[in-house]
Amino acid sequence: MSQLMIGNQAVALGALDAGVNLISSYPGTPSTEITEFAAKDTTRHIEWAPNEKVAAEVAVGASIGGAKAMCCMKHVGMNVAADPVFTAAYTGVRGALVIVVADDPGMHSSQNEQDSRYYAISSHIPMLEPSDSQECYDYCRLAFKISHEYDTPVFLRLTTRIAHSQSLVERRDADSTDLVPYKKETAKYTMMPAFARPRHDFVIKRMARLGADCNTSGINQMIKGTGKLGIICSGAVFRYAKEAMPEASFLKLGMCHPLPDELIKSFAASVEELIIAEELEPIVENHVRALGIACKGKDIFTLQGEYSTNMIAEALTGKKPEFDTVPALPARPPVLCPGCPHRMVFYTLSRMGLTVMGDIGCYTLGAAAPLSAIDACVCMGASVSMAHGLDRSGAVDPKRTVAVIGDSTFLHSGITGLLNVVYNKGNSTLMILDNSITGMTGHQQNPATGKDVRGDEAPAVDLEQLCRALGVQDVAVVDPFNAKELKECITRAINNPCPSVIIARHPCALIVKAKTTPLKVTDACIGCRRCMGIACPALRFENGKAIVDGSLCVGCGQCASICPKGAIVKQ
Ligand SMILES: Cc1ncc(C[n+]2csc(CCOP(=O)(O)OP(=O)(O)O)c2C)c(N)n1
Repeated sequence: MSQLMIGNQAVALGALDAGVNLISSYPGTPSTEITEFAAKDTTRHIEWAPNEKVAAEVAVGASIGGAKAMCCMKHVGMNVAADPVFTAAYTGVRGALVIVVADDPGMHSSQNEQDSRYYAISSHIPMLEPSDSQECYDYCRLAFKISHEYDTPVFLRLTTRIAHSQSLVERRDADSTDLVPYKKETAKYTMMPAFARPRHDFVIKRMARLGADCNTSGINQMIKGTGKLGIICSGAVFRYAKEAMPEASFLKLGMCHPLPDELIKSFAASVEELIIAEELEPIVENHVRALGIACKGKDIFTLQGEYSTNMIAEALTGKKPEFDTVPALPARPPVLCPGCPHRMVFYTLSRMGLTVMGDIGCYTLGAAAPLSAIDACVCMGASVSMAHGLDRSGAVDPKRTVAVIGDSTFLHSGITGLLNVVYNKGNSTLMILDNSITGMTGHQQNPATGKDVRGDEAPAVDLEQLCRALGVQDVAVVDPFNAKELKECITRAINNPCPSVIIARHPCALIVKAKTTPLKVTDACIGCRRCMGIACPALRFENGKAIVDGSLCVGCGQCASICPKGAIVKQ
């Protein structure tokens, strides 16, 4: 029986039905739900790793052991995992290894729009790309098969639209979870120059074999149209293009690396005009041109954002499509939730006029007005290293600079930055905003929360002791709801001529289970608007006075603590 499900659930079921033994991942939108869905099956080993490099290494180890292993991440996670993955291309696998990478064209929840297909090309790893949930399921199973048969890791590339939209999935009989018995093969799995050179040779021959086989394996499909217009595409773009130009011929690529040269040549010869429609980079287009085939691609399509049926129809016909129906919706910029403990930190930093190196998490929203507290934010873990660089460059006064990072992000890649500050005699101040969860990606556990991927008890790292062990002598813990103490703590730390860590600890508003009473504004309000400066969605200003929206307010009292007239009180 078919079931309606999102692509991520289909990938999880595909892995389980392929007989996966182990999944190790780090959360990242739009890939997170794969591991969460899979973890519902308690018969397999499934875990959250502290970062993508560790996740990939765990999966590589398992696959060398003879297991079917998988790891999942968002596109920027591949930057972190790249080191083990590139060399795992050389070692190959004993069992199987599937690496799911979810790209985010349009940056729905990412800091850039990188195209993971380049990773497949440069690491010499084959990459499959599904175009709906059924293919997410089928291709995931196929990826395990290809991995074992060709002795290679295999990428499964998703995009946000495929990961998060729903279509029907029919499951098939499951494969066994039996392990391939382990065998010591030092020269295959120990990559030092003398052993790696023959493996590089193997990799090149393996890719040539895959490149030849993908012309006939059925993963890439030719769909005949009138023969006038031919479109080469994959993933979500195939669905848009098929709807926009139903008469066209299609070469639908299920494998986006390596590309099927013979199929491309015969497809090109069968149509009058060849179009390459692909989101992000002109990868297929460049390949087709290198084959000496004329085509149109990025000369009519953009490098940026998500494509759509209408956008493709307009680019190919020059006319605005009649079936354009979706009205422009009002913008809804993301905001920190009511009761979010990060709010007071940014209000305080902003009022103190400090230079703030930010990091990736819910707390990146501290950059938005009216908090406007963050000066820069680049990637996970960068805040503390950037603050050190800024301090050491002499460009700013270290006494006026702090770095902020979340608990999950600190454990992901902030630890080494802090170690660097200590080692190189810096005196940065790092604030770890410990809300006891990985909030941004939807509440995943991490090594500091005391729970594992299934919510079962796990050892919790002690952040204070960890920072002390790295050599930070000035470590303080403060509740950010206590505005006075928070400010005193920051003032002391930035004036301290040594590295300081402030752990601002208060649980995420969405995991606090206690019943709360909303606040209200009394007649004592003088309309000074100070409370509006904390950017709480539960507060608005009307007719010269602040108003609390009781349906949103969680009664955290952060606004009350800064009201000069004590006009915000419990109901
Ligand atoms: C390399 C990389 N992996 C994953 C992500 C997705 N991601 C964004 S923020 C974040 C963690 C946020 O958790 P935390 O640091 O605890 O802060 P919170 O959101 O709870 O405030 C993750 C996993 C990313 N942006 N980059």
